[in-house]
Amino acid sequence: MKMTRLVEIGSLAMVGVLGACGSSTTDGAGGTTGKTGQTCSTLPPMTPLTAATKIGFVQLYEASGLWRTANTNSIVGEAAKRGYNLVYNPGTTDAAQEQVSRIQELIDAKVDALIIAPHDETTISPMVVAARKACIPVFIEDRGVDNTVAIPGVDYVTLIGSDMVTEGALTAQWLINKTAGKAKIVEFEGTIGSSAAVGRKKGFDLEIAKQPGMQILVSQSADFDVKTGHDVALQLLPKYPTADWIFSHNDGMSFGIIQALQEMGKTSGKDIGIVSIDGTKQGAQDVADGLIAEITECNPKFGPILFDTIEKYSRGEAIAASLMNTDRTFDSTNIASYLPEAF
Ligand code: GYE
Repeated sequence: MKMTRLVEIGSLAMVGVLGACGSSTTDGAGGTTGKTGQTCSTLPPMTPLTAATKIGFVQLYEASGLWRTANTNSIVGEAAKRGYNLVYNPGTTDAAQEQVSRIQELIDAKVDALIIAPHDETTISPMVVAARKACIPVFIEDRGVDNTVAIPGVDYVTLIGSDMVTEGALTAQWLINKTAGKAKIVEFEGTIGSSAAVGRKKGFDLEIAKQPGMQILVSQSADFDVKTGHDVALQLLPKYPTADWIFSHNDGMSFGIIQALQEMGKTSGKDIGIVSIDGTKQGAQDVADGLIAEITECNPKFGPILFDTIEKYSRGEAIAASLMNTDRTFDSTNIASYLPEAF
């Protein structure tokens, strides 16, 4: 396998143009005031959507994310299909603070609604509150926020995503079944503080802890990133020669790990097994080829449900606090049926 496995995705084109940033005024409480100059203390209503409605989309930035690209394409594509004015600036660095600035820009531009995929819970939650104060309804997708800071139904409309804890638990259950409850595991975590990493770890670790014959030897973040996965694997795996399984929180890190194993003269699927989460095309192909033993799906195609939900909200319909996907698991026995729909 060549180094070209490492997936590099360049910046996506900017869709729509940021409206001229009108100078924002602040209320007595220090919040930015909304369209009509008022401050909102709870969820602002929305007028029915038209082609002129400006919907800001603040995707988190990832250099090597197949999942991220599929998620962005689903949202950008659905907005175009429905003729909405999506204001989208993809960003240039994966620093949480940079996402904060992009959210602030759209608050200042007084968009009519915001879609946010939060980098992590701590940094982004206060920005959700800031948007609500500025009377902009927020729809969160993919990763969640800290609900002690930003409350669904008050500070934001809803979270559309996957149940990350369940994904971790499903992955653990597959592994327990496969190994009859005997394994020594190295865990590669996603971005520190992201609900995806926190939830997947929680769900997985809890199930494994119930198995006396299973042990997580070490758990370390590789930031959901291909290259970081590769580098962490090279540094970590030689220290744990008894490990026989790897749990990688996403496909990207799994690709880096597969590459690193090769460089160490080992073969995934033979010397050590990998279980992963996402369900990318490349990941699904790796399952078919025996390089990844199992993948738990995390479907990124939230565009249709997202815009259905925004439309419903703008008509005044009640929206549930969260709308969660049901994800499946795939291994050599059923991967063929999934391959055509992998992203
Ligand atoms: O699994 C990973 C991406 O938040 C669910 O983010 C998402 C995760 C996804 O980097 O590939």
